[in-house]
Amino acid sequence: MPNTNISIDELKNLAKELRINTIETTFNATSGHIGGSLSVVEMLIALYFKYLNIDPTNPDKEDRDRLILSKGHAALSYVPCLAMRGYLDLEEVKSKFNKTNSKYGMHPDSKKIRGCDCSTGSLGHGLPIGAGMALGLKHKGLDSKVIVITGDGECQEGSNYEALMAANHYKLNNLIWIIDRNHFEIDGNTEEVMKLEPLDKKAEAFGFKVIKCKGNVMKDVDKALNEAWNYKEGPVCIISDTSKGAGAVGYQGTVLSHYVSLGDNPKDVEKMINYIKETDMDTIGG
Ligand SMILES: Cc1ncc(C[n+]2csc(CCOP(=O)(O)OP(=O)(O)O)c2C)c(N)n1
Repeated sequence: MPNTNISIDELKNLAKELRINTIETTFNATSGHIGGSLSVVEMLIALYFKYLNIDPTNPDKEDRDRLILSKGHAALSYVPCLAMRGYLDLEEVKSKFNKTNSKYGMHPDSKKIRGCDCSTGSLGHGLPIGAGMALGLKHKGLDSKVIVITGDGECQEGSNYEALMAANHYKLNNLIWIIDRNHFEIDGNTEEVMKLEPLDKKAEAFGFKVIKCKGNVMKDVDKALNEAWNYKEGPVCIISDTSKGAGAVGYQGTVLSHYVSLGDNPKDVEKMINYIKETDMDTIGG
């Protein structure tokens, strides 16, 4: 059951905090994938603070919901989000992320990170693993949901389409696939590199109920998740229209945000943090 005690404003404040934590973590790590980490912030916050049935004091509880960050390069916001939710020490995450011998590498390792349900980083694997998990949970008679977050560029990986077929075949109504539709992959706009549209019709053709939202507008994200949580007929796909690098002023909405070096740029960091503090993300277009 979602935590209905938390308001949209509280979620928006948590999203601001996570954006700032992500920028500071990148600065300490010297560089990283801030584009795809910042675009997915609202979705991570709404899931971890409102929707997921989880218990940070008991990360392995059997009937928990599972989240797979298939776009594992977004660990720069995912791992600080786990810390904010109580799984990890936030200061340790911020100072040790991607340092030699750290538990917190550039991509998340479920054997080392409390609360992480699946090691990811090699794109195209989260959805197949998630479909298998969702089927396994059903066989066990558990009511848990599996949430898989992929990038949009990641939708070009063929392995996803085998998982979509299986999700439809097994009527996996406990599987929610979220596409972080920030329009850019590593080397350009998705429609120029390898056309994805019409993504909604493709997901529908695979038997998914499609829900669209503005993924950096918390109220919209909340509405989409609420609808997905209550849908019982089959698997759901949320197409979350976002801005790549949302909050990283100077990079936001561009392919340049994909991987940014911030270590030598404390002034850029200060500018980004001030911008995040002052800006209502509801005004950022996807
Ligand atoms: C199998 C695989 N091939 C290539 C990469 C290198 N890579 C890391 S991020 C990325 C682009 C992903 O684009 P998208 O899914 O749109 O992610 P986002 O824009 O949200 O960062 C690529 C190609 C990888 N991690 N895994």
